[in-house]
Amino acid sequence: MSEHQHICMGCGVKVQTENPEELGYAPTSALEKEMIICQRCFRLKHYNEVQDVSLTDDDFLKILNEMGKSDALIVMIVDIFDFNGSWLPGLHRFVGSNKVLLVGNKVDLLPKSVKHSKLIHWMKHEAKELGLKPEDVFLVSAAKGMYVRETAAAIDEHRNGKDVYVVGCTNVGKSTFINRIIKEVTGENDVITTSHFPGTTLDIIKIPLDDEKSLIDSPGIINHHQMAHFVDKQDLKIITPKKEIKPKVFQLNEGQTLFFGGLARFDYISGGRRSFVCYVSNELNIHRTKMENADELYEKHVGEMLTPPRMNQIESFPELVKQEFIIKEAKTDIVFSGLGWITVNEPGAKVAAYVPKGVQALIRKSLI
Ligand SMILES: Nc1nc2c(ncn2[C@@H]2O[C@H](COP(=O)(O)OP(=O)(O)OP(=O)(O)O)[C@@H](O)[C@H]2O)c(=O)[nH]1
Ligand SMILES: [Mg+2]
Repeated sequence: MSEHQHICMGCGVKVQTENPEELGYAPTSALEKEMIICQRCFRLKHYNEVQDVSLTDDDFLKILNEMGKSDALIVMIVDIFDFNGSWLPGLHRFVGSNKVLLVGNKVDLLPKSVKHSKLIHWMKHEAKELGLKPEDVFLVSAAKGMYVRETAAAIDEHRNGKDVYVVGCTNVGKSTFINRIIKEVTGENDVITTSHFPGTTLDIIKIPLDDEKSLIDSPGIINHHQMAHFVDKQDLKIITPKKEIKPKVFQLNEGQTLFFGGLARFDYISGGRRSFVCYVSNELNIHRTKMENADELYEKHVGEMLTPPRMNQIESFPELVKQEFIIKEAKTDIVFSGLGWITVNEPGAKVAAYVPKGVQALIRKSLI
């Protein structure tokens, strides 16, 4: 090993050249490159294969504490498709007197008809309910590069010559967002490693700004209740939308059930014939049945017709837990955290949402 500690540009890990089985390994030849990346990042970039590494909650605490102690601008990113599931509930405790900007990413997934000004208003309202008072709120698509330039300009203005910490839950697109900014400035593509696997970035990565300060990428905080942790790695592609979601409308009678693969279930208990609009990944199979047959159908077909989960996961897959809701207000979403939501337009319906034990189901004012 050389005297100088190299850091992987892709994920922030400390590079070592001794043990290929351990974290941060890179062959000695990699150290001669201008941009050093570790073997894990190399495999992720070229083969889309991930080597599992789990940071502990202590690792995150250390980073958040450091952020709290520094004089910096904090940019919190949420996944607009999984707003509640990707929220960092305790963030305000670490903010100190630093300013916060809130960025909703992946706006490309929402139907084009959605008014951005309304959505920003909605985000401000939700943020306040959740105890955070951001200086400003933005909507972007880091992947498509939509509104990144405008947001970067606002960040530059708000940072007032300070460092910028980009924080958020795992998989919200922090690294993709920073890559976009780097591309805008230097023209370089995909400098930091990104992937659809949660837990890609392993330590903070400092991107130098033009005034000796840094734009800092950070490892995403793991929300243990995120749906992604209950789904096989290969099935993450099914539940994570990649394109604009096509809302699916179901006319349901009382006593009908919808299954979302085998991951979630929706019962329409009472309220007369009405329509329900489902916003989930286009790839996820929705199966309609009668409520009275639903338990049996699930028993029999989970893992095959109702998939994900996969057959070989059934043993360890948590049971679906039921929660009932009475829809009291027009335009309400029933949210299956990490999977999507169902919009009910008129009040007066009684419904039940089922999600794997540990995952959150909730109702909220409609996002769309
Ligand atoms: N549709 C869509 N997908 C996005 C967008 N931004 C990021 N993604 C995808 O979201 C996944 C996660 O992106 P990353 O940038 O690795 O997320 P991260 O927040 O850095 O994740 P960690 O490093 O694990 O904390 C990848 O599959 C990205 O392609 C976006 O604007 N739209
Ligand atoms: Mg990252």
